[in-house]
Amino acid sequence: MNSPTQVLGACPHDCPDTCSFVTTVQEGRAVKLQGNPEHAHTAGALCTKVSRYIERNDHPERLLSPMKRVGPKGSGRFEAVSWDAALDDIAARLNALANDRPEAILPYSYAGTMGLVQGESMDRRFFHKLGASLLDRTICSTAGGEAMTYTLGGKVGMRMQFFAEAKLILIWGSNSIASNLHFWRHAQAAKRAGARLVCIDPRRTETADKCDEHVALLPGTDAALALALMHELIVHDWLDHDYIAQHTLGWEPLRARALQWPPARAAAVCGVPEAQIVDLARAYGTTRPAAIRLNYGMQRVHGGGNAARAIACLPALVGAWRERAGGLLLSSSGLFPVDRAALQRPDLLAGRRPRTINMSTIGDALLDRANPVDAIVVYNSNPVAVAPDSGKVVAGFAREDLFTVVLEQFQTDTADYADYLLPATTQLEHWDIHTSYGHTDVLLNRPAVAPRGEARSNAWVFRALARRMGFDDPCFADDDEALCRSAFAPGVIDFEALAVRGFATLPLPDAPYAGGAFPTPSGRCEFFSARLAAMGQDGLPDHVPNHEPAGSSTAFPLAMISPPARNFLNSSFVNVKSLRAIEGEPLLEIHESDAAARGIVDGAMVRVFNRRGEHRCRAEVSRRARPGVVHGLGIWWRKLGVDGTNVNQLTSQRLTDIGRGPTFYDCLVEVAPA
Ligand SMILES: Nc1nc2c(c(=O)[nH]1)N[C@H]1C(S)=C(S)[C@@H](COP(=O)(O)OP(=O)(O)OC[C@H]3O[C@@H](n4cnc5c(=O)[nH]c(N)nc54)[C@H](O)[C@@H]3O)O[C@H]1N2
Ligand SMILES: Nc1nc2c(c(=O)[nH]1)N[C@H]1C(S)=C(S)[C@@H](COP(=O)(O)OP(=O)(O)OC[C@H]3O[C@@H](n4cnc5c(=O)[nH]c(N)nc54)[C@H](O)[C@@H]3O)O[C@H]1N2
Ligand SMILES: [Mo]
Repeated sequence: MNSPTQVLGACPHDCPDTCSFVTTVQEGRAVKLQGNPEHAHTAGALCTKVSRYIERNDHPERLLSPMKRVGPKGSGRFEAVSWDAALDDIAARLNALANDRPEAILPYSYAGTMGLVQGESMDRRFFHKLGASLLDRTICSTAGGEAMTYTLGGKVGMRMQFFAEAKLILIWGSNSIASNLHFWRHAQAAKRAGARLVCIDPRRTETADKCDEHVALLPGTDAALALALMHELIVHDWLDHDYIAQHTLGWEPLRARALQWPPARAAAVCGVPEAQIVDLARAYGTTRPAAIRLNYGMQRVHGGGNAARAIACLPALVGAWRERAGGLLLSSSGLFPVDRAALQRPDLLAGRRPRTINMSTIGDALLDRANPVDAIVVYNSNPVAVAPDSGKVVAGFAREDLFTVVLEQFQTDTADYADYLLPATTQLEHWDIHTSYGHTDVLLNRPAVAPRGEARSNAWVFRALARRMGFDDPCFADDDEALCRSAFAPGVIDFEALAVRGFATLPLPDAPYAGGAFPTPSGRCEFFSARLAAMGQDGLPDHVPNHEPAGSSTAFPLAMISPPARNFLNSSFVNVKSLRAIEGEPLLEIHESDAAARGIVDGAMVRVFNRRGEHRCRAEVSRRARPGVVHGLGIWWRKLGVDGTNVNQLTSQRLTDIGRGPTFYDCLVEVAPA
């Protein structure tokens, strides 16, 4: 037996932690996968999900060969075909459409892997050259992300590790224990050193359980809370006047706006006690350093963009940015100088300006007969399960005249609708390079084992298609390792050092905005955004009520949010048996008063419904739910649900105020015993 080797890799999943991992390989098989102890952020520890990554890689249901549909659309019946046969036919079909109307072709991808190579390189080159429709990738973060851009100048903020030194941490719209475990370590260190932790979340999450305080506000009311905090900072003069004068824009109008939000008004909107708001404001106004961990959970509502902007104004008001343990972090991704032009080659559009389709309204887009999508190529995403208003998404994918190609590791709900289903490699089998949206290190992922069966990397597939389409630009010959090397311009990171250690830390200041210098047009924290005003939007942050505000409908009196289940990663891992066993089955958490009023007992099967659809699952009468709000934990595969649906049967395709994002948590329902 050969002695085992160790290969450095990176967790590919859509999570702010972006862990560095070490795979032990014996006789060509991965036998052990561990967090890299050398990488400070990973600190040798992986989450439960990813510690099962070998189980995912070696899963008996991995797709191992290209397949062609044999049954009716959506039946999930396929026969194996050769790569040559599959690629020849796909290229011929795409070519025929491209000759006439390339916009009829739509790529659909998200962050199934966050890797720059398998996620946004050869694929983009291919579709740019083709002139296909562009995809607006809004499904997760654009409301909050654009809000940060209008306020702070980008997806930038505090360095994650310095939360450990804060004395007050607001964990706002984040179930960190479930979704950002390596941040939680820092929060715990701060707590041990005497910090106060406050969780702001409608749901009493496992994170809320472990904080000193929980503000259980109604979904979509965060801007009202933030404005009331400002009101208190102003009337008690807990302000850093010098920081405001030197490093902010629009203070006078923001002041006037905030003074319209006394705590009593916000308390009524948020559904929390006035005293809790007053107390939180005092803590925020008088504790240094104060840090805010904002996460995307609070921006999946109509006013998500404005709410993120309102919250992003707070640190400048109290001068929290002056210290490295003060400020705010939503995402660190904007701190990485990725050379996207080199990776994605938008110049291959050669002056053409194809239409852009919003991925969050894919249901409507596929059903639009006026300017139709005739072919869709799905990779790194499972839209049939994760996109809102599934009834329409399913109807769209069920179109017999829609040519559908899906690149996948598993036969997901979306894969069932494929005409061609192509087997994809996993992170143990391909090259990639990663940034992070939590920490500020670049990670390299080397293949540890050979691909199983005939699985191929996404980049390989798009290279092979490009060849068949006759695309002969030299960039279509770059192999996966060369693509890794082109992700950063020369001099930004030392690739050879990265290759040896598996990670490289960006050189960044500890407290980037201690002296202002925000990457906004004015160089200041923009309370007032001239860019938003120029688009006809409110230049100041305000409370924008939900499309479907709690209490506004007698037919559908309950607000439903559908946050992630701890042991799944969106819809990934739902098919890993050991993890599914922990989650059990699709659940709806409901408060005992709402359950009693409907004759629902703990463990009963219920119908959850609204005008968009109905979803059956088991009710859990739970102290995690507050009155008036129910939680459908996501994101189950539809085919594993009781009636072949999941929570997205109920969510709507309406969009956020800023960033054209989805409003998964802005959704009224009624619940009844099934
Ligand atoms: N285990 C696990 N980890 C994950 C994911 C996963 O699915 N599972 N998803 C990954 C992804 S895709 C992302 S984008 C990131 C971030 O992932 P997020 O989806 O932001 O995940 P959470 O941290 O669970 O944050 C959601 C929290 O926001 C709360 N929330 C819902 N509505 C509101 C509201 O109106 N206001 C406030 N204040 N809170 C609200 C929910 O109750 C929930 O606790 O995490 C990633 N990490
Ligand atoms: N109701 C509700 N809906 C939500 C959310 C919610 O909180 N509530 N969260 C939303 C959020 S934040 C997000 S980010 C989206 C996420 O939605 P998606 O980006 O669709 O994420 P996943 O469901 O994890 O699906 C990713 C797929 O990519 C596949 N994959 C992984 N690696 C590779 C690879 O290398 N090659 C190929 N070809 N495939 C690969 C995986 O097998 C998996 O099936 O869902 C959104 N939907
Ligand atoms: Mo996400």
